Amino acid sequence: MNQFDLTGKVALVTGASYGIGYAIACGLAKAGAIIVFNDINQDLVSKGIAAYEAEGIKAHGYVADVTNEDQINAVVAQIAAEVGEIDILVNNAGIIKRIPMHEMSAAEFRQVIDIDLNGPFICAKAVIPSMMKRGSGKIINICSMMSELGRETVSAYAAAKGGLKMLTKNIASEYGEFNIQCNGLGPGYIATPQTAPLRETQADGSRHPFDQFIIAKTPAARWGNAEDLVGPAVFLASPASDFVNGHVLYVDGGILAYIGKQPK
Ligand code: NAP
Ligand code: GCO
Repeated sequence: MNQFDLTGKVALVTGASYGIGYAIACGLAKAGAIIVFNDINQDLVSKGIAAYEAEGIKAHGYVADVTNEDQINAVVAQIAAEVGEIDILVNNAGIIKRIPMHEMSAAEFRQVIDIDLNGPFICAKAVIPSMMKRGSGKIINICSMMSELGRETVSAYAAAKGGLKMLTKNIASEYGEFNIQCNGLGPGYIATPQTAPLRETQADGSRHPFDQFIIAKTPAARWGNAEDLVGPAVFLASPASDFVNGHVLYVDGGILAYIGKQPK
């Protein structure tokens, strides 16, 4: 038996019109899964469907805001009717706001927590009852280096991603007996639109200071790309990980293990 075969499994990847979610969804599809995704507006969903089609993937796209429980519950019911019950949930949708904490408004802090932590709670809560009935399910929460480390200007994001790590452990604890595995996937620094501001070439043509910093902090001496996350995601979505639960799998090129290269 191919432990990495996802044939016939319905996978919902949130916020997957592009970026990490899109790459993970493509990888799950190539392992046999039926791909369902949501994004925040029809324009993004339509662009996403076209992008999947270009990859030869017939994805099902729905407009839903992960912070809106009514929308998510309605879409999960619609997916069950139109596609099938969700076997795999990847809580990918997320934002970041890079603002010094003493300058960040409570509303800005709350918005990041709402999307990056309340959203995964709402989506997991929507799919767990049917997973319990079927006696199986996979939930993968997209965590972060900031699930373990802090840095300037990302207080809300780190609080959300740290909370998401603990939500992952709690779902694993509460629903493991129903053969539901909930694990985290912790990307390192990945070249996507979300991190584009950290990689902008400077006016003098030099690399962004943060870009240089990440290269020095990563044993692999490179930024990750979204495709680096596909194999680990397929593993966590497949029978190969049926006895892995409450774990955060960091895919970071070694950042968390490394003190960083001594400046020349
Ligand atoms: P991205 O390029 O900004 O994509 C995020 C996706 O989520 C977008 O499609 C976005 O749609 C969608 N989204 C945002 N708010 C939403 C909401 N309320 N409801 C539904 N969809 C929503 O980000 P990414 O780099 O691919 O990151 C994806 C995930 O990986 C995030 O959870 C992020 O925190 C995490 N992560 C990223 C990195 C990295 O280095 N890039 C590293 C570790 C973890 P809009 O375009 O409308 O906003
Ligand atoms: C930042 C980055 C990071 C990455 C990622 C690292 O500003 O520090 O955006 O937060 O997005 O979460 O794992």
